[in-house]
Amino acid sequence: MRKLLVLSATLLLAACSQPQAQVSEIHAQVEQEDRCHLCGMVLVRYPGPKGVANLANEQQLKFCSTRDLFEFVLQPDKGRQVVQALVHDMAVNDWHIPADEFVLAQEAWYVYGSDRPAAMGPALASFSTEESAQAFADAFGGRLFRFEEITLELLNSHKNGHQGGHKGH
Ligand code: CU1
Ligand code: ZN
Repeated sequence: MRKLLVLSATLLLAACSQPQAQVSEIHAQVEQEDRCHLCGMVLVRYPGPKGVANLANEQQLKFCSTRDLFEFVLQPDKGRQVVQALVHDMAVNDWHIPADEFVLAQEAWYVYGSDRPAAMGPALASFSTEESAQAFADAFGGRLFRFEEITLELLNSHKNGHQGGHKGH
């Protein structure tokens, strides 16, 4: 039993380890002057969770929204340079002025389709736990997603405020 546990922990580590740099700390800060790497907007002027990407070359990119972080990470040539992606944990941050509490993007729970405001389109709200994500969805609407389930198609299908699906005329 003990052996099995050790083995699975090793496998997990192997799966997560990055060949280039090692970024172990989950730490990032949003500064007053930070602009989105993708669209140039000043982060602190907009509500909702932000994203941070630490690159293999030790550059740190910030994004006005989790949406723009995903737009970056999901491009294969860009995503390959990312050694750590962080998103705000909205269970402990103020929605309108999210501060310094982040969670690993791959481990976060997401709610998409709520009525909360964010930059660049409908909010992709991020949380450290399933419970806090579910509580948010119960209060503001939307569905829960894991990191692997978020695609550019999903984000773009909702961009104009439509809640997906074909209405048909
Ligand atoms: Cu923007
Ligand atoms: Zn942006």
